[in-house]
Amino acid sequence: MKAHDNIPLTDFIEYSPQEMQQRADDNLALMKRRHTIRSFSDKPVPREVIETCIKTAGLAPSGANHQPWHFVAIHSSDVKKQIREAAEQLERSFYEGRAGDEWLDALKPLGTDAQKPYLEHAPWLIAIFTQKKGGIHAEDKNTNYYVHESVGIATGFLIQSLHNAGLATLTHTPKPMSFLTEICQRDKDNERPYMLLIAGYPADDATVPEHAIVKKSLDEIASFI
Ligand code: IYR
Repeated sequence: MKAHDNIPLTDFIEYSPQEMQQRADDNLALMKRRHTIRSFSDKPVPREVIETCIKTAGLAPSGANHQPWHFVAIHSSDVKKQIREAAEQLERSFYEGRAGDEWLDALKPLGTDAQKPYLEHAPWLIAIFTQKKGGIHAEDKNTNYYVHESVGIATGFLIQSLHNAGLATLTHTPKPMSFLTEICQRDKDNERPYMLLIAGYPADDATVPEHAIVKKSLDEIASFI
């Protein structure tokens, strides 16, 4: 294909204003039921569901369409155990002072601590990596653009897809995350761990912190001019 070829847009669906409002309302209602949880069941989740959600994440817009992301879907108990051990060690030093008082105060309403049992209990961990170099073909080694923006959008697509499929998630960013490069055996020169997503069914005793339910109103987050 030549550089400037285009194909007709054939899959856009136009809805009436009423249908459009209904669909917007339905999606709002769906997303209102998305909650970050920290207590997961070990109930299995089929690999195909995770594959489909990652395929959806891979449809996100990205700088020059380079798709500067890599998803490592972890099911192996052995790998999960290694991740839990490394993450808990970092979290212990974080909670014992590295975070600083202001950060620790901000986390108090969430009730989090250094214990991360879900890293072993949940059926799937998805480690998301950014790529510095790449391109439209997997083997390309060109500069990638807007990498954080692109991978952030793809991560949003992934969280939305998992929620829509009926799975709960937790975004986890133990600091620093370089241990994920080692454990997942990724190229340390080109890739950086971006986020660890935990996915599965909530445990029977799963809760949502009241703090997390408080969402800013439309007036507080948007202006129309
Ligand atoms: N990574 C730590 C701390 C933490 C930080 C933020 I910002 C949160 O919103 C939640 C937790 C942990 O997972 O406990």
